Amino acid sequence: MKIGIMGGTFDPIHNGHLYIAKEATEEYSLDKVLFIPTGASYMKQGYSDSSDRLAMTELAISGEKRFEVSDIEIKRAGNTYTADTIRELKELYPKDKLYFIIGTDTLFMLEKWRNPEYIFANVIILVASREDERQDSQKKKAKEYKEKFDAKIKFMSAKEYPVSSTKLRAAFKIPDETYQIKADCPKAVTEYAKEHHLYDADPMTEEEIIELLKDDLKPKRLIHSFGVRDTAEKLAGIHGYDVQKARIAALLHDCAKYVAFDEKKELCAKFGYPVTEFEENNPELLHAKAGAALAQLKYGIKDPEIIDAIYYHTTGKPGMNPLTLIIFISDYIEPGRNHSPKLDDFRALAEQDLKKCAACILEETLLYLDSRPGNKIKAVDPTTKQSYEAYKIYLESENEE
Ligand code: DGI
Ligand code: FE
Ligand code: FE
Repeated sequence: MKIGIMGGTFDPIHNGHLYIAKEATEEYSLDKVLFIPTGASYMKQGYSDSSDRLAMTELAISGEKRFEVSDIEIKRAGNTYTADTIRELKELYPKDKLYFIIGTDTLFMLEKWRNPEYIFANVIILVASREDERQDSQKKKAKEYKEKFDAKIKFMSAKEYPVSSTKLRAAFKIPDETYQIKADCPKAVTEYAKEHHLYDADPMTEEEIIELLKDDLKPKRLIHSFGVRDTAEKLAGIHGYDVQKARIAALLHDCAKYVAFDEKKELCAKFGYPVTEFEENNPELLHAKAGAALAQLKYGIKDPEIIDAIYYHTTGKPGMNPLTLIIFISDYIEPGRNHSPKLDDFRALAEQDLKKCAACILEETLLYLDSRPGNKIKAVDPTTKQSYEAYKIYLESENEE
């Protein structure tokens, strides 16, 4: 018999796991695939109980004749090592050929696991690689393992499916998640997780937010958002504002940047956010309000200050609260920006005086927008204008020039 091995925390198991197992079964004519949830002992805390992970795995594979669940890792005392699992499986299936089904990340980690030479000597590795720029380095890694360990590594034609358990856990925290992330989870598993409240107890962690953001933002925009996060964190620290809230608002401020205009309008409509004529004519501005909506719908944000900071991050508004000021400023001065020769002055000023810094930024924005060629009439959003009118009094206050 040819037996596939799928290991994982399966917290929760999702359609990506099932898809890869099915594809491996087809492509390599496997007779059986064993799903082996990892034991709890070596893992970081915060994972669901092994009994729940086992139950979900069983629910997910029911109906697939060639799939089986094995509790050998869960039952084993002490740390879970794949080499031990393979040793046990060889005793259980002495005459059979073992295929270890893994993804890209595991391929790179394998040699750091305990007893890699034993693993490579006793299983054929099937890699479902991610469709990304690491194709070459994966092939290189495989070649290296072949030379060093005489490893047998095959790349499956099926590619890894862009869903992760982290993403799903995040999705479960939003009661009426409308972004269909849960569609990536088998129905019976979704029901089990909901019924047992496995994931809905705590607010989304930063790690989970970032995992979801990777779908919403292009890599460059994600780096910008990290820059805003670091800047906002620093300013919050200096000015005595809640650092954690500043980090979250900053990470999410551009979350709707790449949402299509019609969808942005729909997002705003859900919360009764007005779409002004100016925004109709300058669609790029709407990512701020749409982002405030998306932060609530997809990221489960409830804090009104965070929502306000995202809503006004592009235009500012008169009388900004500290968080809104911090995000407005951080967006403009984060380390990745280099659009203005005055940025270093603004960076220093932000540590001294947030209101004055906002005034300077608004002043520069108005100058920039007014001088943009071919865009003289209606170049400036009325809210940006109002913000400037409200903040310009701070331009005169001491400590500059
Ligand atoms: O989303 P980011 O690029 O990080 O920064 P942002 O949210 O400040 O958006 C910047 C864009 O918005 C940039 O293209 C300039 C534009 N913008 C900002 N204020 C106004 C504006 N565009 C118009 N037309 N009017 C404004 O008042
Ligand atoms: Fe923005
Ligand atoms: Fe931004």
